[in-house]
Amino acid sequence: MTTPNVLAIHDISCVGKCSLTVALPILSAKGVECRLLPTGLLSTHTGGFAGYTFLDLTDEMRKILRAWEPLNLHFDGIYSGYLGSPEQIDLVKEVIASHPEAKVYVDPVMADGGKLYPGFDEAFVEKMRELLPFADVLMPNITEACFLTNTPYSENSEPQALVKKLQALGAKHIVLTGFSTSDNTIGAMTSDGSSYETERIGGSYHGTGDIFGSVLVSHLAKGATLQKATHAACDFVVSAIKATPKEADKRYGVNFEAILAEK
Ligand code: PXL
Repeated sequence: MTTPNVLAIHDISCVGKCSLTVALPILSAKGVECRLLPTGLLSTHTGGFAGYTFLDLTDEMRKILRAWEPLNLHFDGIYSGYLGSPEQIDLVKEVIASHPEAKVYVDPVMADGGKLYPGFDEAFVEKMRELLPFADVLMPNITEACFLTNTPYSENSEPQALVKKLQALGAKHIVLTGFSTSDNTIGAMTSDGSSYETERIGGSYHGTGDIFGSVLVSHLAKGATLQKATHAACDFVVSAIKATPKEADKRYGVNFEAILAEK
């Protein structure tokens, strides 16, 4: 059996379990080779830590891409996540253009809970919109979907309308996370008209969006349908949260390793 490969374009947050530190182990454990194009190097992620460091790797990304040119690499998938600058969005577009063979998975990481993450602004949102026509699968949370579609944020923002607007902006398929029809459930809605909800466990753990995306991409890369991949990603996240002590500091993420190690 051949192993599919995916190029993951995210940051390395050294502590805090998100982006590449979850994409790499999850894709590998699921039988998908994970190749890396790191966008930045941070001491921790930016969600709740004071004084974090951030090294912008835009120049290094350019050098890495140039060094790859003679190798004629083939990517089965390109999975973009946390990008450190509007310029990096142009670089992602370049990588996509030079790899027409790759399926393109875009997580427009920039916001949650109605607010942009530190360092992002409206200009970045506008630039991120440019990636949508390249996306085979776009996986925003509700906040990101609202920013991308210029819709005022509300947790109850009409999900079907958001999905339609995102498709009108050019994304082929959508998996909208944070979708919920009741106070004790949460899940995702897909553009193929299906939705899936699991138990909602109180509190907001960092990095679950990246874990969701990584599980989703690994299943899609292996040929699963959008619906099956979405169910697997929702189930994985809820299991990882359940494996995390309730009193744990939520900035440090969830115990996804325990779920990956289950065989
Ligand atoms: O989980 C998304 C994410 C990824 N990378 C960095 C972040 C965040 C969210 O805050 O700060 C650096």
